[in-house]
Amino acid sequence: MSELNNIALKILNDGKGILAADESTGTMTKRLETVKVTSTKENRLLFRETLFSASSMTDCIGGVILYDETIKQETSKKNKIPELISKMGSAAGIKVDTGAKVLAGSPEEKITEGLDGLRERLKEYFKLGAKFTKWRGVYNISKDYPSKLSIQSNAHALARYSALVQECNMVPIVEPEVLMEGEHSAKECFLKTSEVIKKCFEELILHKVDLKGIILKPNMILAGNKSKDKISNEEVASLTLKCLKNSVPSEVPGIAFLSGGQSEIEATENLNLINKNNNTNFIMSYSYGRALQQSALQFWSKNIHDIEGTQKIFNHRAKMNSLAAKGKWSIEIENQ
Ligand code: 5MM
Repeated sequence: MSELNNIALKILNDGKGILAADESTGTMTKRLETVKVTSTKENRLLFRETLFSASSMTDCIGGVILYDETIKQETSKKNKIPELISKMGSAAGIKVDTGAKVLAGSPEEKITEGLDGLRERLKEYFKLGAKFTKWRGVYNISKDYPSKLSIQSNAHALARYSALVQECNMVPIVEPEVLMEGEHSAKECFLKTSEVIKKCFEELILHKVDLKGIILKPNMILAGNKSKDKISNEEVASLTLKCLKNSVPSEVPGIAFLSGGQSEIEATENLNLINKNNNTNFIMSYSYGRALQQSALQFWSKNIHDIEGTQKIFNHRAKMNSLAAKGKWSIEIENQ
């Protein structure tokens, strides 16, 4: 088994998943402002350190995606953040894209940037203790979108990024996110997501990326948030499984979903149903940002020094998602 495959499996095995704590300063500031906490470097660190030292890090969180600011910060006990994460039994990862910018030629769409100088930045992150990385391409759905141009250019960037990351002995998380915003039906989401993922793998193969050493981070198949089309959680699970079965090569060891604006419970319930009905060989787990942090952040904002209270809420969410990653979650356990 290759070293990269080992890392990917270690992150996702036994009901473990990923905590996406890689909000850029702009996004984190928005999140903190929503709960009326000032977005200082110290406050961002305090919240994140509280999560990273919670007990569920050992059993439920196989990896944490960090932002550049965080991977270079020190904890209150003067440990480097990647050291704390590894001491808790988890792996540190790093977001290496520099954000989604307007796509020239199709200004209503986005292209993710960050390839220039990436090889050098990767070496630095590896030295800081990163075992894996993340790059997110974003696509919006409407009558004309995502365009061929956006599907092709984001796939190309994801593949060039992945090849560079593997060259540096880290596991690339490949995140093509088809957004939930819009009036589209679940069927449209299914068709567009399938097209996007297939193109990503075409490019990954062209760039000679070892598919056994990546983790795919896709969206689930959902109807748009302004759609008249309402589908059940069972249908979300079956469409998501059908899409991934048809578009992901069997070598890929694991899939870790993003939550994409679903509520915490919805994201857990859908993951649980996906695993209950999993007719693929892929590990199906989570790489949630909002769906792992929302309640903990709300609680923490009332008293930013209540570490134990905040960790209790985070541990519960992590435990629920870990059960869902094994298809063993239920609403009764959720409410116990
Ligand atoms: C944590 O948020 C990440 C994006 O941050 P920026 O927009 O500031 O770069 C994002 O990529 C995240 O990792 C995924 O979208 C998953 O997060 P959700 O909240 O959708 O589960």
